[in-house]
Amino acid sequence: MSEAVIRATGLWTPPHSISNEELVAAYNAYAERYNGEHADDISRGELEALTPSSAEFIEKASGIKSRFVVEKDGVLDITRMMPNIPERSNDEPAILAEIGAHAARDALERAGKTPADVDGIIVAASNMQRAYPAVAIEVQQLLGMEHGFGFDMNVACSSATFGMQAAADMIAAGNARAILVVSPEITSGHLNWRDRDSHFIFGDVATAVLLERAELGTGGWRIIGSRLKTQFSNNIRNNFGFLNRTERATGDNRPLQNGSPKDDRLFVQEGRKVFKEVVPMVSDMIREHMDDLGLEPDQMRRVWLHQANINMNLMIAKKVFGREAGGEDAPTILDEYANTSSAGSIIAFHKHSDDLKSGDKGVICSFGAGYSAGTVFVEKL
Ligand code: CO8
Repeated sequence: MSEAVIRATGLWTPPHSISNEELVAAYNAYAERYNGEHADDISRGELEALTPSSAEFIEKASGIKSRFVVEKDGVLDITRMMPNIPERSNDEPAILAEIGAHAARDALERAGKTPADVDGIIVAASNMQRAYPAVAIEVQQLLGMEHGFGFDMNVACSSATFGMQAAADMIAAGNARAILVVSPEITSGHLNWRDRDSHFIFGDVATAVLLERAELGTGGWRIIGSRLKTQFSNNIRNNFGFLNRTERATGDNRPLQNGSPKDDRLFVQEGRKVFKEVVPMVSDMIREHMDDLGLEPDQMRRVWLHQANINMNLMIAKKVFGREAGGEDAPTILDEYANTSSAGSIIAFHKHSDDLKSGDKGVICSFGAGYSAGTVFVEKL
């Protein structure tokens, strides 16, 4: 069996950013228009009036100050409220594959490797742009690889850690020399910007993690242990899918997504329940995995947690370290990037790991819809 190491990570950040203030101004203008247009239904009690959003609430409840998006004007246009991403022909690169390839090239460059050194691409993300062909196969083509394989997988916010374990197992079994786990997240396409409870949560990004057989290079991070967990929950859902059109009665031509503030063919969640249930689930999972690896809290240098909510992360970090923990112990990128689904813990690792020294240990940890959670314990080489 060969050992797999994380050789390098890559990041692609979209060119546009939306501040809480800009987002709230657009939402509140939309809510005012909606309430005016539906004034009669609202006064009859048939519809609920929309309440204004608030930038102060968003920062206090989540730690988010802004988010990056692939396209900004469409999101802030109150007659549209979704990004404007024009359709491309089949001969042009799909946008998800394109941004994934940017992050993949960044990881390869940082590792001093080329696509010829890689045998597999796993695109691990929370929403694929299409059913098939797999986005990963297109990334493989964009990188100019004429060998190897690619496939897509979706475990929502935990996609990257699940992808890393799959890649490490395939490398250990001798089925690939190196694998890129690529997480392109265009969450702005499946976030309901008309839903006050969630319109502030997500942002777009792409990350990549290059895993390689240990003896094929130097530097990076040894994987001390990885573990995956799932437990069914209805508290985070997106019911969009290929059977949607078959659910309609004959003659019912309503659009598949209605874009109403609670459209469940876009992201919906019971945020408070998620918070309460996921914090203990993830804290216990990390502590149990530490025990099994013989790691004491004072041997842990850093945790790179899924980036959903700063208050969740402070609570999980406190349980892991057995003391108040934050800042350097559990770096956040939420303020700038918001929740980027599967990419969040990888961005935190990418931006906040260069200062660690050989022998330092930590854990990359994801959690989200499913529920799903993954822990990847690493030691700097
Ligand atoms: N502005 C002002 N006030 C607001 C707003 C707003 N925008 N939203 C809610 N409020 C109000 C509510 O009305 C409520 O008022 P009242 O007390 O009068 O009823 C009050 O604020 C408190 O509301 P909540 O209890 O809902 O607020 P919380 O403190 O719980 O904060 C959070 C809400 C931030 C959503 C929090 O619950 C949270 O972060 N929960 C965890 C979420 C999480 O981790 N989710 C994981 C999802 S990621 C995933 O796996 C999905 C992957 C797919 C990606 C999808 C991309 C689109």
